[in-house]
Amino acid sequence: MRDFDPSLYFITDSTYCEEEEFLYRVEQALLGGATLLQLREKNKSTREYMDLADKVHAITKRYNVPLIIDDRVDVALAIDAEGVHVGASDMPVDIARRIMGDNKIVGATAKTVPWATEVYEQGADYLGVGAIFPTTTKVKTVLTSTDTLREICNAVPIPVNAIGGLNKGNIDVLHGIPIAGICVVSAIMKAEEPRVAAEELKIRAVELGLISCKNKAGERK
Ligand code: TZP
Ligand code: MG
Repeated sequence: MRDFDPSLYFITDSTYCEEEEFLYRVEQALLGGATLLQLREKNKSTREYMDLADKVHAITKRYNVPLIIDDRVDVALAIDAEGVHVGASDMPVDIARRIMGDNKIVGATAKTVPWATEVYEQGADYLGVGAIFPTTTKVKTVLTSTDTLREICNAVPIPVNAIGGLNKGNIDVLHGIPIAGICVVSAIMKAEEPRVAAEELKIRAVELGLISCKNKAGERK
């Protein structure tokens, strides 16, 4: 696995805007301090997913931020992305790991301690846990309590990120939980100024002690 910093993990949603605006927002999020970026597409053909991934990758490379492709190991490999994120209905983590190899990042979704342990053992490099709050982003999910989030953080020795409805006004609920970072879609994607939104989220997360300015994977707090 290559080194990565999960502290401010921005997950995209291209359904909000035209491509030019979308790519602009991606770049603004990186300028605002996003440390990891996931391209999350649910309705694109393979070719469309690859084309957009290539364009996003050209941007993320300029900022030295790893690009993670949601769901699709084939797309991740085809464009030489830095990693893939798989959920329970996607390719199993152990198979994704085998195909991606040890030099790529494989992330997984977990909502329970047994599942978190299972995907860790299968080779996941990080976990996304949630939804912590109800979300307006199109996703099939259920709420995960902050108690479960804490238990998962304590159960696995890999970075665990909180996700779901998070914004600068509510991340205080995560205070004291040993997460590695936060994942957001709307808080940045839908913001009037994505760069400012990313900056403010990061400042708030640092203030709350959720992340440090330098928070590399593997250096668990
Ligand atoms: N998985 C659980 S909640 C979620 C995903 C992909 C969406 C999070 O989006 P938002 O807009 O940050 O609530
Ligand atoms: Mg998925």
